Amino acid sequence: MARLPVAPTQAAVKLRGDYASAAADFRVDQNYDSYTADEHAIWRTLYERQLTLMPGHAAPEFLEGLRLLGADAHSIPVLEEASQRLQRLTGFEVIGVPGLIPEQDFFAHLAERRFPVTVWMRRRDELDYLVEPDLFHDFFGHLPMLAHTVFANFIQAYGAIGAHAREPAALKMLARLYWYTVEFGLVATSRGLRAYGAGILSSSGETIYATKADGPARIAFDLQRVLRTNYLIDSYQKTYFVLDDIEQLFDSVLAADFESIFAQPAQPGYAPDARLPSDQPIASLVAS
Ligand code: HBI
Ligand code: FE
Repeated sequence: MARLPVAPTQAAVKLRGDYASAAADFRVDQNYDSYTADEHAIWRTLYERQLTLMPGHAAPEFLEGLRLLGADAHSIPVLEEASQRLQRLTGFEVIGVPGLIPEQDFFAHLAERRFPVTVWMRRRDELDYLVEPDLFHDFFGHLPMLAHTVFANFIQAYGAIGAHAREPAALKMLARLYWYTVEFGLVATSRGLRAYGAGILSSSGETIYATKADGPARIAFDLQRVLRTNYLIDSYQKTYFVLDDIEQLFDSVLAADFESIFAQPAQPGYAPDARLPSDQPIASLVAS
């Protein structure tokens, strides 16, 4: 088996999933009947809490995707059902995985329009924070945006770029791009700032913090800036990047020449809280 990634945390933790029963491409069965009543109850608690926060904080594309997915608070969703719905909408397939998988396997799935979803649920003492992605983060956070064609196309394009990247410096830039968009991205709307990133929208605390708090900087999305910006893994972000619209994500990546970006000598990264003269603060559009 390929070397597994490490959990995104400063602490040394062992990945929780059952990797021994995974296929060569890391797929596992959801094994739906093995969820306990308490795990369904944890899903319900998280789902209800996030659902009430979504209006006023989540991007309209996310809200629409959530509706189209047909999941609900009642019980843990069946991955195969969501997969069939997404395939009809944008051609994305949902597959079960034991948790984080090696970058190259992750990129390969995205490039083939498959999104890996962790099959296990967090524990009750982890409702607010856990270091590894679980089913709630992957499903609630990521799948709604994959019902949006342009976003789905971006994820596939991202996977295809990653599938050709091998150099540590290139992989680092791609990880930053994923982090500041797919996980922690904001978008400007006529009604104010909204989140589309899964790391934000699967967390009740960061949903409010990212869109409303006074602390963090919110600056206009700039691909080159994002590719150079280091990020924080164990706390809320110091900087969020704001898209004009979801199309900008796909357009900027499509227009970029990643081969030459990756071929350039590695430039030093910016600190997570760096403020550059060229940054364009997005201040006039705080969420209402
Ligand atoms: N595996 N299951 C899973 N989910 C992720 O989000 C993920 C991963 N492996 C690698 C990875 N993310 C990161 O390298 C991203 O930066 C691509
Ligand atoms: Fe994620």
